[in-house]
Amino acid sequence: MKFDLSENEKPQTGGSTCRLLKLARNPEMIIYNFSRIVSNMRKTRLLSELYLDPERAHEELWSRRSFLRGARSAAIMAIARAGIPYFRFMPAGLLPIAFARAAPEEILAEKGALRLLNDSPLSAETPAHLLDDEVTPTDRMFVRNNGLPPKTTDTASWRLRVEGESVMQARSFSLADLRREFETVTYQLQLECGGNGRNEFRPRAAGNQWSTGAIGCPTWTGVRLKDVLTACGMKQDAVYVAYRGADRHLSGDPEKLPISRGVPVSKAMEEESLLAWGMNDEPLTPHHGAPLRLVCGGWPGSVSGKWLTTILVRDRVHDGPKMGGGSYRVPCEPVRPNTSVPAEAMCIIESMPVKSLITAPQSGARVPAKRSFEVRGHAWAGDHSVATVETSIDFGATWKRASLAAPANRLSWQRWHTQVLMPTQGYYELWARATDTLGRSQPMLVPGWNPKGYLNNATHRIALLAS
Ligand SMILES: Nc1nc2c(c(=O)[nH]1)N[C@H]1C(S)=C(S)[C@@H](COP(=O)(O)O)O[C@H]1N2
Ligand SMILES: [Mo]
Repeated sequence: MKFDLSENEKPQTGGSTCRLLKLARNPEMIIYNFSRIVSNMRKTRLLSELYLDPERAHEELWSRRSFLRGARSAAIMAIARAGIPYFRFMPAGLLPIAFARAAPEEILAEKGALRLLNDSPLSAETPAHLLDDEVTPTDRMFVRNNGLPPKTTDTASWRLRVEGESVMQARSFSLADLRREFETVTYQLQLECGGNGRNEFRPRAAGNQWSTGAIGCPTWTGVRLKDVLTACGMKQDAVYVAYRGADRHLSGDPEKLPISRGVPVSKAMEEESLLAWGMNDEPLTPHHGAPLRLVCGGWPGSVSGKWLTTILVRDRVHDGPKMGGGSYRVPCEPVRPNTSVPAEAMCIIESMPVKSLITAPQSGARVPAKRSFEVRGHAWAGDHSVATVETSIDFGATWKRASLAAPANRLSWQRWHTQVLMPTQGYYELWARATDTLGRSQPMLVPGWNPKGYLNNATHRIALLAS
């Protein structure tokens, strides 16, 4: 294959090798240079092609035979090796964060700071220090698409159908109907992907290698799912409420849905389960499910259907794509790592486990020694609330209780903060662990291995250099 680095594509790499090597001392410039190269590469090959084969991606980008050839290549490789101290540890297939800038333009304009995991379907997560806001800004909300977003999301003509074997009266609503007929409510609700933290499982679990960033807690505005279900009526035998969205299957087959999941009637009927058109006081953006989505906070994000076209009232546990097999299901009983678990022994994930995040300082920051500084974060616990958050600077030998705020409403994460003092200079790890109101805490280590790498709620650890 050929990569053509044309003149006008290399303003940042265009200088002499000497100049480039000077730039090597500035990590920002390294990233910027790579982003130029990668965006150039995208003209020749789709980034997604590389993602299909991570081993090859690594080879093409980083090996001596990579597309970066000639003198410039040597200089750029020197920059990489000099500028990334642990370059030698970079796992095969790890695509540098600079790639995020070569992601689809429309998402980058919106979410430049996120870490791109996959560009087709789009998945991008938020670095912990960018989740410091009490209410997650839209441009810092992670994105997880299983298929391709619909091409048209016209609010005026959008219809939501309510149907299924257990609905009394199937109905169709425009957004204006929903606004007119039902009370508009706003809640702050946490949305976390079931696979958040997957990258820590060993043996590795296939799928997006989320670290800690597939979580966010924006505000959502819409009507209660409960009110709409009540208006249509549910038969006695209704057990599940499911969604269909307008996104398209990656195969291009219009008959196939990328995902169609649901929740038991009891979850659907909660006050906070919403049909939302608004996020952070603005209309939903295209990647977050415009013009209408479901939001069922506290459960795996996958139940919160985007680009919502249909609500199905089912007389059985919903059987749409990604309800069965290994999808969003974990072994009902713990298993030995690497076990292949038969479908009957897998249980659907419901409420997410207790978890916390340190959002300030940023991992890798310098902090003062012998002088206290503020540490902040969030904690959440699925359908429950968080009772305590503690931090440790001595690898868990001792713990100090943090101040913890009440949630804005049920199913919203809770802010915590504390003062920390490093007694000496040196490298520290700061750990945080939350405990929910049922007394369940986060484990220190990655919890129960499961085939798809769900539900990793291990303590968040960050590195700090006290000086
Ligand atoms: N129609 C539809 N709804 C969907 C998805 C999807 O691919 N299609 N992804 C789900 C998953 S797995 C998650 S984690 C959340 C992510 O929501 P966000 O992209 O707004 O953060 O949306 C869920 N709803
Ligand atoms: Mo997800």
